[in-house]
Amino acid sequence: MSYTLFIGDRSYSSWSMRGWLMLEAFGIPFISKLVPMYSDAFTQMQTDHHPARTVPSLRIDEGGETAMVWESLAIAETLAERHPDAGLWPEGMTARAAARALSGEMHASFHALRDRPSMNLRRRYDGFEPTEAEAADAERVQELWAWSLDKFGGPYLGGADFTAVDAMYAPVVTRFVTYGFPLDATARAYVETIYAHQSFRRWHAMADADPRVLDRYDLDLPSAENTGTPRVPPLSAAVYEGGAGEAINAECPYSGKSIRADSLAKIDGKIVGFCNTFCRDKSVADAAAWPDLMALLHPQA
Ligand SMILES: N[C@@H](CCC(=O)N[C@@H](CS)C(=O)NCC(=O)O)C(=O)O
Repeated sequence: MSYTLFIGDRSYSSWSMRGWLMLEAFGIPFISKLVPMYSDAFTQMQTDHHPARTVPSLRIDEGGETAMVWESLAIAETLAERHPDAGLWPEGMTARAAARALSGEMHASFHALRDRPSMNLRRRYDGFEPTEAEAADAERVQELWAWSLDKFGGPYLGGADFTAVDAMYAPVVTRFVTYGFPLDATARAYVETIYAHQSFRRWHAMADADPRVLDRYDLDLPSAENTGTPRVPPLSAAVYEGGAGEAINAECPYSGKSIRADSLAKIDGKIVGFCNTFCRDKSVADAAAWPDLMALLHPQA
């Protein structure tokens, strides 16, 4: 049995982030296939997997059969049914019902918030003025968060653990940061909780490592300078120009393949090699998000 998740550009595809978190944050093995949005490859994917036409789409290959699941909520329910012990939904009837209701509302509503202030992990704006409809959506989201966090005790929406409802709202968390929406203390704490989550950090690090910029998602506003970020401060890390022999490792900590001289980084004072520049750059972006890299850097820990 195997899962293949088709995703769009990580900085911009909010639904892809949701689908990816629904697997990665629950320890379900899968491979992801990046299909750049607005590309011929995307059109080809839509043709190949008709009638699925959006990302995320999950292909399940099992016993000679292939199933395609598109629509993020369908992906959540399919995975919850197939992996009842993975914790896709919270424990307890009340929390499970609420998590499904909040997820459904996310899936069906907030059209203003989902339109102009689209997900853009590359930007942080100064001077964004929400429309009345955008502000009303943001208020409703915060009302839902406050209610859930209070009722189930936080720090996640369903209680103590990250569940699919948090995956559904994670892109909204980033929108609040990108556009500087006013947040009350409860919402701010929840934003920080999501930004500290290891799977979210890995997604963000991979978004940082992808150089493709989609201008269509940029607003003509200045970037916010001197504003604190909810991201966990990264370890000191930079691309390193040198010889592969200087690295502390011969094999990539992720793939086990031989390291390449063009894929070196100095991280936390040590020179580390990777099998390609993407592995290098996602590590430089947020080294502590990657357990295999941390085990290499600090074998005794
Ligand atoms: N309701 C869908 C929305 C998915 C969606 O709209 N994905 C966008 C990318 S974020 C997409 O694939 N757009 C391409 C298209 O609509 O042709 C879900 O829950 O997964």
